[in-house]
Parts: sequence; structure tokens; C-alpha cells
Amino acid sequence: MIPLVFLFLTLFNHEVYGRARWTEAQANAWFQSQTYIMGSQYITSDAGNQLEMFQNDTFNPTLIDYELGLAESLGMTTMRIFLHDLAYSQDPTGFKSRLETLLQICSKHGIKPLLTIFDSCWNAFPKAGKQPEPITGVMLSDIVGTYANDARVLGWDLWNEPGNAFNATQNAALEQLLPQVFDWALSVDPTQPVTAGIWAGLNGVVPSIQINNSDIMSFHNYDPASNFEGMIKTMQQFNRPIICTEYMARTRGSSFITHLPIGKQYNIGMINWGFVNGKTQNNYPWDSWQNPYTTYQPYLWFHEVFRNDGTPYMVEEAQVIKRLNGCPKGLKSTAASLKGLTCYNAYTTPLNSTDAAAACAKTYSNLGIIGSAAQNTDVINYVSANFSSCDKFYIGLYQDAYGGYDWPMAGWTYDNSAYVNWKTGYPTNDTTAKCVVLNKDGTWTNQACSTPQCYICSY
Ligand SMILES: *[C@@H]1O[C@H](CO)[C@@H](O)[C@H](O)[C@H]1NC(C)=O
Ligand SMILES: *[C@@H]1O[C@H](CO)[C@@H](O)[C@H](O)[C@H]1NC(C)=O
Ligand SMILES: *[C@@H]1O[C@H](CO)[C@@H](O)[C@H](O)[C@H]1NC(C)=O
Ligand SMILES: *[C@@H]1O[C@H](CO)[C@@H](O)[C@H](O)[C@H]1NC(C)=O
Ligand SMILES: *[C@@H]1O[C@H](CO)[C@@H](O)[C@H](O)[C@H]1NC(C)=O
Ligand SMILES: CC(=O)N[C@H]1CO[C@H](CO)[C@@H](O)[C@@H]1O
Repeated sequence: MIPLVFLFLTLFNHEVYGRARWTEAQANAWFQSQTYIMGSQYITSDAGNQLEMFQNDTFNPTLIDYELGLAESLGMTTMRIFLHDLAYSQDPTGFKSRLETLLQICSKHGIKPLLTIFDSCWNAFPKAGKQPEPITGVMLSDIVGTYANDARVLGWDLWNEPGNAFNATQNAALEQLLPQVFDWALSVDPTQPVTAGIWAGLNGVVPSIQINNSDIMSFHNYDPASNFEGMIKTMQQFNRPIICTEYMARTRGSSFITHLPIGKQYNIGMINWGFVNGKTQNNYPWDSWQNPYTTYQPYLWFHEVFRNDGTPYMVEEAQVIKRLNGCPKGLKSTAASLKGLTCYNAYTTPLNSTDAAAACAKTYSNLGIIGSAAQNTDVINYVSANFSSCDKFYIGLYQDAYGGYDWPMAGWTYDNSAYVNWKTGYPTNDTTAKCVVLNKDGTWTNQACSTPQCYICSY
């Protein structure tokens, strides 16, 4: 028989408190069921802040659809999106209908957003001074409650950088409010995790509240690789999944190329600050408040993945991001490779070699580069199984001005120790046959570059 008091507590617990903080096992099981969590903080490039992004007059679903398409093209799986308490309180119904539209667009692009509710950095203390609690609690339980069972939402980042730029009075209020914020979120029994990122060390009352209440751990770090790795190790002590919810400030030594492989190695989620350059001007460093960069441009962009025209700021970064997202919709070869290129996509619309190379470049790839016999076999198996309509495919190898053969990567030229798999009698010494195709039997032959063929891209 179930003791009455236990039954009562269970009911009480469910009705009033929603759910408890996940156990470590629950949190880790959740993490393992997700595809690799990688993405950017996202605000539409035509908005200067979240209020503009979410207000009725300036909400722009067409642009969101285009920009999240860019995220999808890099294989990103999440976007960290700040909501805004003012946009909500002006018009809760309208705000939620726009949030619904946003979630539909996210879902279309395979993006599960991490929704961020409150912010110490960008807004003032929510409704500072005058009874913040009721407004805060209503908004939280309404928004989290509306989507508590919605698989389109990755999780709830309840408060961005709690205490950043707060004075002592505000901090004292925060110490009272923050535990309630977690309680309100859990009161509606969300199926997603709640978190609030550590941003200035683990010591102090506020970080302690964050650590003790988060289902999954999250942190911000804009430091070079060794410090970043140290922070991951520090966060591992809690035995819970970890997401780095802010990094990437190129001039501080925090970049995609340095940090993404470390994040992947430790299997933590990776979300950088900045996506498409626009009205927030996140390409400028933090000192742009004092130095507005009106007379010269920064020599290296601080944040952002894409330029405003939709091209990546650095193609090499786009390639690294895409590759670490696990070769979306293509072959991931585990065989020995050249320059770490392991992902392949084949295309069946015949193009001449110049146009094929340009088509690859559009997906942040090179015309196929094959680095070993095992990789050649992987590629052949992949195209035979999936692209049987083509009997040959352009790869990137081409005859240079001296009659040698090169791969199409800057700074890398043909060397005789590199793997080749010429068909007997090839390459022919024909100066009109400077491009190379991979044949169905795995051999390579050179031919005219103008002939339209299927082609393979790699990155
Ligand atoms: C919201 O914006 C749309 C398009 O700009 C407009 O048609 C509609 O009337 C607006 N709704 C409200 C409640 O202001
Ligand atoms: C702290 O900041 C709040 C909000 O800006 C302000 O109202 C208050 O006077 C400040 N308190 C102190 C002690 O500076
Ligand atoms: C967090 O949990 C630790 C260990 O249980 C405890 O010592 C600490 O006081 C808690 N922090 C807060 C702010 O409650
Ligand atoms: C092409 O010419 C090079 C020297 O120029 C020669 O070594 C090679 O055997 C020739 N290949 C063929 C297939 O005739
Ligand atoms: C490929 O076709 C394009 C036009 O689509 C043309 O400009 C280009 O010169 C062609 N390249 C070769 C190698 O034939
Ligand atoms: C992209 C694609 O169609 N991949 C398929 C290629 O073939 C293998 C083996 O049949 C499938 O597992 C892939 O899904």
C-alpha cells in the first residue's frame, strides 16, 4: 500500500512544483539522444535588438527563413535565440504567435533553438525595482509552459550572464530572484533541460545558484584554446552534459578553427556569438562602444559567421563548421585523408569542370580531393550505392601549367608521395585533357575540362 503521506507529497509535488531538477543520469540520457549540438546565437540581421526582432511591425519571417537556411547549409542543429520580456509584455498573444512562426521555420531547417529568456547584459533588470516577480513569473511559466512538451525546442537558457553590469542592490535582488526563476520554469514541467550559463567564474552566490539548479551545464568563454579547454575540464566536475553557449571572438584568439575541434573532442555542445552581420554590428569588438569604427574597419572581424550578402566571412571556417557537424547528407570517410578532408557529396547534374568547382565552392567545398586508397574505395562505394546514373565524376585533380597534377587547395601542390589511382595508360600527355574523373571501377582518367560530368565535392 502506498502511504498516504507519500501519495500526497507526490501529487503536491506534481501540481505545485512541476518537476525536480533532472538527475545526472536523466541529463546525460537526454544529451545522448540529441544530434550534435552546434550553432550560433541568432538575431535577424535587420534587427538591432530582440525587441526589434520580435515586435509585430519588424518581425521578418522571410529573412529568418533565408538566414536559417544558411545555418542549415553548415549542418548547424541549434540557434541560441534571445526572447524579450518587453516584446512579450506589450502583446503576449502576438508575441507567442510570432514565436510559433519562428519555431516552424526552425523546424523546417532542422534547427532546435535554445531559447534565452532574461538577460543582464542587453536589457536592464526586468522591470527594475517595481515588483519584478509577478511579471517575470507570468512570462516564464506562460512561455515555457506553452512549449513544455514541444520537441522543436532544445532547451531553456533562463538568464543570460546573470549579474553582468549589476550593482550591489541589483545583485542582492538577483540572489533572491534567480532560484525562483528556476522554480517557475520547472513548475510547468518542461521536457527540455533548463540552464543558465557560467560567465565569470564559479565562485559566489549567483554562480552557485546556477550550478545547483541547471539540468545541463553551460558556460561562456572568449579565451584562447588552452583556457577554453581548462574551462571544459572545470565544468566536467558536475557530471552533466555541457554546452558552451558563447565563444568566438577572433581577435582574442577564440575562433571556429581553434575551438570547434576541442569542443567536439570533449563532446560538448558549441554555440558561438554572432551569425549574419547586420544591424547589431557584432563584427566590431566590444570596445566599439568607445571606438565606433567610423574611419576604419577592424582588421579581423570579431564575431559573425556570414557577411550580410550570405557568403561566409571565411570559407575555411565554414568548411570546418560543416565538417564537424558530421558531413550532413553525404559520406563521412574514416580513411586516411589529405588535410583532414573526410566529407563527400556527389551531384548528378552534369557540369563542366569550372562550373562543377564553382558549385562545390557554393557549399564551402572543393572539387573532390581523395587522399588514400581506402578513401578512394569509400567514395566508390558511396557513389555506386547512391548515384548509379553517373559512370564518372569530376574530382579536383587537374593538370597545371607545367604538366604536373595538383589538388585544388590553396598552398598545396602535387607531390609524388600523394595517392593517385591512374588507369593504365593515364594520364595521357594531352594538353587538351587537363581535368580528372573518377570512373566507376575506381580508376582515374584525364579528359577535356569542358565535358559536362557528374561531380564530387569534398570538405
Ligand atoms: C502586425 O503586422 C502586420 C504586418 O506588418 C500587420 O498587417 C498587422 O496589422 C499587425 N498587427 C498588429 C496587431 O499590429
Ligand atoms: C543600482 O541600479 C539601479 C538600476 O539602475 C538603480 O535604480 C539603483 O539606484 C542603483 N543602486 C545603487 C546603490 O547604485
Ligand atoms: C549549492 O549546493 C552546494 C552543495 O550542495 C551548497 O553547499 C551550496 O550552499 C548551494 N548553493 C546555494 C546558493 O544554495
Ligand atoms: C608523358 O610524358 C612524360 C615526359 O614528358 C613521360 O614520362 C610519360 O611517360 C608520358 N606519358 C604517356 C602516357 O605517354
Ligand atoms: C563551363 O561553362 C561555363 C558556362 O556555363 C563557361 O563559362 C566556362 O568557360 C566553361 N568551362 C570550360 C572549362 O569549358
Ligand atoms: C546520400 C545517400 O543517399 N546516402 C546513402 C548511400 O548509400 C548508403 C548505402 O546504401 C546509404 O546508407 C546512404 O544513406
